Amino acid sequence: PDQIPAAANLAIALLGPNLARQPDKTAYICNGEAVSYQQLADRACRFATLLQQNGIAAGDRVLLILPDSPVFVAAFLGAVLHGAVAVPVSTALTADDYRYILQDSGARFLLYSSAVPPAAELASTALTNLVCTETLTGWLDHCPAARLAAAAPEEDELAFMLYTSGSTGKPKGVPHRHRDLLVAARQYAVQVLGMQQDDLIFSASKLFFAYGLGNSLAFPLYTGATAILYPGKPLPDELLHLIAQHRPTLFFCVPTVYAQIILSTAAPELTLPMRLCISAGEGLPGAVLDEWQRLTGLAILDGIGTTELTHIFISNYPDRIRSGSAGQAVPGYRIRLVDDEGNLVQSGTPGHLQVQGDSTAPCYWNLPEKSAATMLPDGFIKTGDVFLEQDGYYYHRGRSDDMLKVGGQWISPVQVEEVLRSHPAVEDCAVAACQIWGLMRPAAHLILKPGSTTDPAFERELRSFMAARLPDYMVPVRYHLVDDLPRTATGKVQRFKLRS
Ligand code: 3SK
Repeated sequence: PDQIPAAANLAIALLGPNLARQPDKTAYICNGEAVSYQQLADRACRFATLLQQNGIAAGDRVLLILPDSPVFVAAFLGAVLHGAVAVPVSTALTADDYRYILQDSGARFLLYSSAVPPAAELASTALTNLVCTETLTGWLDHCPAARLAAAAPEEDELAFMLYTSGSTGKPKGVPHRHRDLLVAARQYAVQVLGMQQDDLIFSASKLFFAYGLGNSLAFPLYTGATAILYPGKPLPDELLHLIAQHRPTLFFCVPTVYAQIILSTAAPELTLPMRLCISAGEGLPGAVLDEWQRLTGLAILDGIGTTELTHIFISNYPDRIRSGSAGQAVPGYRIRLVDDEGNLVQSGTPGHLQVQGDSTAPCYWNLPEKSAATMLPDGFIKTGDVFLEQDGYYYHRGRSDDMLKVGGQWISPVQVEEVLRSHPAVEDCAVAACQIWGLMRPAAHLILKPGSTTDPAFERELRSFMAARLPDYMVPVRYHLVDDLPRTATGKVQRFKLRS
């Protein structure tokens, strides 16, 4: 398909053409199970009925805390079909994070997996209908198999919302309309990647990220392809095993995972079946691209996207890759680089990246001031990245705020610093990026309380203290003891001076 149906419900736009043309084709492969388009649509319809039976109305938020699986896809599409707003969230959060998101989104229905124990702690939440996936099959069997039908949404009606880390440490809801994923599918998956019906897609990045949601849900369904879903952690051996078993034609992951695969293999060469390998989520170091090419003979297409724009808006193209560059504008997106006063900068001069396109989130959820500061009246969005353009290729030059991106996930230094400060030996601290083989990682700069011991056992103990309180990707990899932290005249820590 090359048209975005005007005012189409997202679930109908993704499922309808496949039901008409190829209902028996496999849509998803997961843990030995093959789910056809017909089965997927049937499950989505039953989930929509379940929501209706539970009194969920159009516009209500439906929270999904699920590993990648056909159930995730059916629940997401079922919620959207019903006219509700699907809110898939990471399976790696704490019970407090889930409570915050539940309250902030105002979700009235929660579907979670018992494979995510902190989600089960929400069981006492009074306002929410709570269903565990283990009981879902039984529930769905009692729901009549409804027809795939939905009212056409209004132009600005929301279909889904994703949470992304904010600079204060609290995640921000980024709501999207029905058309946003369809626009991303047409402009990026079809026009840049040339994705089509015969493709077999495998994304190591999970469905609850904007990147994974496009890769594994919107793009394969939009193009009538098949996708492999893997519920577990994307460890190198498992990924290589799945690739050898299923032979995907397109493989998506983040640079950290490419680097892990390279480091995990002792073989001088790897023969892989993909026609394209794709990277986003964090900058792809030239060394990782070169080593992957040497090992596999395959290039990696690097690109940059954001949750606010739904997916990738700058990308390399298969026949014109430039190492070290995030690539060129994706069709349909307008890119500009501006100085601190908002004036366009000249080619070759770094500037703040602003992007405009038809897949842009209309606002942040419940954050009018942040929305007004980021979503500009002329439709451009401030991304917070600094880029330089040369010959139409864009090169990342850093962030204009203190946020760090590690393995495709945002880290707010404030959140890591709060945990560091709760350690009894830490007087003050600042967290900033350091680079390991060109990949961004958090480093802690610490002022210790007088009399604290600083032998090697101290760093080991501090590391395990952090690891017990934060997800792996947020735990600092380096601990520097300092006498002082660089500050502005008003006392604000200048984290950019600590970056290395
Ligand atoms: O995290 C990213 O950089 C990203 C990449 C592709 C699509 C969406 C996102 C958020």
